[in-house]
Amino acid sequence: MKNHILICLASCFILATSCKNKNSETTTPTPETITPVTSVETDPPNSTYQPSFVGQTRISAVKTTSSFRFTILTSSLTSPWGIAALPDGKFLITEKAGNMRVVTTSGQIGAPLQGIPAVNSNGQGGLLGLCIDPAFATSRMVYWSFSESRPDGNLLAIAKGRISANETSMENVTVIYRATPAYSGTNQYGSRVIFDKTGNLLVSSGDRSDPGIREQAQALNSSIGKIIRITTDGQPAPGNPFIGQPDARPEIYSSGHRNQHGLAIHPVTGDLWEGELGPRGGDEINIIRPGANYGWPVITYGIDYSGKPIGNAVQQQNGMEQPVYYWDPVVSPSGMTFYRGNRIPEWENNLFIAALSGQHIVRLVITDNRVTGEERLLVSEGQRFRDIIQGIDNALYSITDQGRLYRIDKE
Ligand SMILES: [Ca+2]
Repeated sequence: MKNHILICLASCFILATSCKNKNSETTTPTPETITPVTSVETDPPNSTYQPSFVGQTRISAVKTTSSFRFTILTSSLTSPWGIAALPDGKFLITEKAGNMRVVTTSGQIGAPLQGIPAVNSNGQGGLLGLCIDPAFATSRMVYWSFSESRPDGNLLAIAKGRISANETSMENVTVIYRATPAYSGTNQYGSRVIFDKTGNLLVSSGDRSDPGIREQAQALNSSIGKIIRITTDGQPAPGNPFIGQPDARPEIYSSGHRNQHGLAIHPVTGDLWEGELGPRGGDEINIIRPGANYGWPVITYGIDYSGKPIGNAVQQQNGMEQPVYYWDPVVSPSGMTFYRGNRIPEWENNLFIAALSGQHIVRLVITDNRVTGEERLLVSEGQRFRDIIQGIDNALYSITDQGRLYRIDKE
């Protein structure tokens, strides 16, 4: 009922605004004031919260005009979580239960690589994100995130290894980083790992979900709910914002995060963009600045799954960053990538996001660090999209919880 009233109020306001403009002798109504903005989202929001700026949510829908097609390369993966493109065109794919496999462009799935350390795949844990070394062609090094059982609980860990020449095993595997403290729960570890342009690793470390631990997203002496920036040996990366600050961990790059499944570097600006699963109605896209606080669980556009507000039901606070974009209701943004291919020119520098509960691929058009259009792709497939990358052939590749690998390219 509350939502209906709100919609009515909004309509009355638009009507009043356009009437006022029509009656004015000096103002001609602009299309924006008389045409309701059509968003891809048509369901009512979960909260009554208002955005901080126009276009922060429910931006106008856009539609790809170029012909494109998608093909299913395989449907036989088992809960794939992360995908990386190898220089020879093949893919390296993690599966939640703990396997890493090489998959060919024709969809042939290799046996699990030997030598991957055990994961705790309970809850949302498992073998998670991965990336390859920028110098992979010579180094053959791979980096990945996973949930690890420790004597004092479970934690997010980052490992590295060298894939053998015959691609059957991971050699010299080392755990280079552990996001402490460990915790007994098994939810919301994050986690992706990508290279930045300085050759260091950016890691998303989730808030571990439960009240009592998630508050540590605000604590600079904890790795919970942070983006971490480390060298390939797991040490704090040079230039990190909290180096030398007492009671702050030098590996922290940004704070106040919930469950960040998406990390991608903007191809033009070089900025780090991040996607984060929120509570009910609080999924976010953020531009990450070193040392900044992204607010969780103090500020959020979502409400708790119980229906209660989070904290003091605050959406904006000084010293805390606003998301560039948010979704209410949620789409559950997981892996994401910027399209840098030229095969579909209108997609260039757009952000593509694998959506889990949304069961589609999000396309966001971005202008001057603001989202200016949204599209939902592959809606009819009914898949929980988990990760998306660009292959070396400039097509997009996406994996789904149901076990599919899609190739998306121009017609
Ligand atoms: Ca936030």
